Amino acid sequence: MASDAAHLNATFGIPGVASFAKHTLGGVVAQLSTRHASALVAIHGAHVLSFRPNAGPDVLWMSSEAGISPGRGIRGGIPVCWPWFATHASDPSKPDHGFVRKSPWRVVSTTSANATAQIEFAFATGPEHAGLWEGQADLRVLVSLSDKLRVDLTTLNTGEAPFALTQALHTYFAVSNIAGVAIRGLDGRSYQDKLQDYAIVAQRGPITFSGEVDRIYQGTTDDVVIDDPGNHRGIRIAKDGSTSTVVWNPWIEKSQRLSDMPPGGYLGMVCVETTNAGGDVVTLKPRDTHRLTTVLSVESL
Ligand code: TA6
Repeated sequence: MASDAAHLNATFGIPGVASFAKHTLGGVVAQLSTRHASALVAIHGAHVLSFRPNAGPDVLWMSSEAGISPGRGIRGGIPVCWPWFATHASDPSKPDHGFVRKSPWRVVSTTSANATAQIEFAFATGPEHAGLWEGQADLRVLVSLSDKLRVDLTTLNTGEAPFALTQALHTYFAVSNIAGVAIRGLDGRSYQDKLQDYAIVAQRGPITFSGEVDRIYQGTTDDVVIDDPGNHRGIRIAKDGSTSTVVWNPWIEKSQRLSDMPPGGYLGMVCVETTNAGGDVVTLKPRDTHRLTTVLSVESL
């Protein structure tokens, strides 16, 4: 079968750089390695599970209750949310964050050059998605590992009509303790506060956490840095193709309503999401493409 580890290793394996194996969570996972870091990417959802620089703990958080299986999202890492962000605007019965994060993708290439390992995945919408989405598109996810981790999500409109798109690289970051974390880079920006029925609020200073936070920051192309003194590191999130950034921690009560979220899991994670969300909507004409990019790196504190 095209997605089994043996076939993938024979076709796309690169000794010491890219290999494939069945993962304990279920499903086949690619391992990328460079002299600076390693990463794991599930074929399911083209979903990055781990980004581990040689020094320090994994940059990404994964729930201890996460699993990889058809039709199921993976709680943690970098979910690919497409072709809509969060709840569908007109039909809440449709899956939150779209359907590609719960779908099988196809490996199309692996490369190794200039101390960078890359793997590219493809997804094409088809008749099986007609009940969920009326457009036609070809997607690519390109994961590039050096001392940084870069993810590019590219959409090509292959249909005859324009479509509107909201989307996210919905990254879960691992932190030592959410109560000790501060997020810099959004001072002075306004955000839609989901907890206040999307009221517009101005951000003053760094973001700190003492309860649930669920915000869509608008009009920002800036880098964001998660200061995590407990891990003696800052995590920088740079981006392209986006003017909105989502910051989310479910805290106690929301966590209890989430699937695959262990008790107390919220203490060790924060989402800083590279998005086209809120008023940041992408409209693609036929044959147009859009690329959403996030670049993660670690700095000493
Ligand atoms: O990006 C933040 C958010 O929209 C939250 O409101 C919460 O729903 C989160 O995404 C997780 O969504 P999920 O469908 O993965 O449980």
